[in-house]
Amino acid sequence: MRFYGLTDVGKKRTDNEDRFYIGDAKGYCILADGMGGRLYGEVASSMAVEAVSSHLEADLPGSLGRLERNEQASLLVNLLDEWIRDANAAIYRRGQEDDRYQEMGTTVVVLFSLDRQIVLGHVGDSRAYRFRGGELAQITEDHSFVNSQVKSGMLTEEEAARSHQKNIITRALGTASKVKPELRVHQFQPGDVFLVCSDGLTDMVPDSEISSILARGGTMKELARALVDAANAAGGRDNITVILAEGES
Ligand SMILES: [Mn+2]
Repeated sequence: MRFYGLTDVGKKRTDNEDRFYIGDAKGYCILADGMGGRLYGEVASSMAVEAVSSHLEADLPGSLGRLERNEQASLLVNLLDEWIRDANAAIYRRGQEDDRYQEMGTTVVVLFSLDRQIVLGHVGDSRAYRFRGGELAQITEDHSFVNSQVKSGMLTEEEAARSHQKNIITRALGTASKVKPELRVHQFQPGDVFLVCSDGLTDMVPDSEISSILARGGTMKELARALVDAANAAGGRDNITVILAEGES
């Protein structure tokens, strides 16, 4: 699988607290959207990306390629779960040790591709989508207050999209001593395009527009640029990060 990532500070902020990393050789990407005010958000997001990527680079078992596909997937689910929990513990500890960092936290999305499977781990309201046959599907569930209200029937999707409480997240890395990451396995089909992004894209650009941009086609670089441009054209209220992934894994 090939990846292309692009991040942009947006139109309103002076700092970019989003971080991403692409591990081309191993076939994965990580995105983190930090929070906690001036500069501290980027400490949390950098720590999340570094903690998870250093495990992926150093600790993937060499025997992975010899396992059956379902065994590969379940091993990866367990490892990513553990590594995201490790990252949480490290960020939380830093916050406890240093008062300046007390309020910091971050989202995280990890997408690992292996043998026509995608293993996805996430915490928070950064998202992953699959674009298949012209249809865009969100494949992560936001850990956000408004999404919990949608699920319990208290808000419609439209009300949620307009809510002023949209940015309250219910799960983050670094804000509590323990976290429960969400892990999913998806089958990859030829032609699939995956999008991993921060809320700086999805708060500004509705899914229907993301879908029509992807439907235009082009290189991943062109598509990433077009998505970032659309978020900025809509106001660019937050940092915007997009990672596209396509091709056989
Ligand atoms: Mn954000």
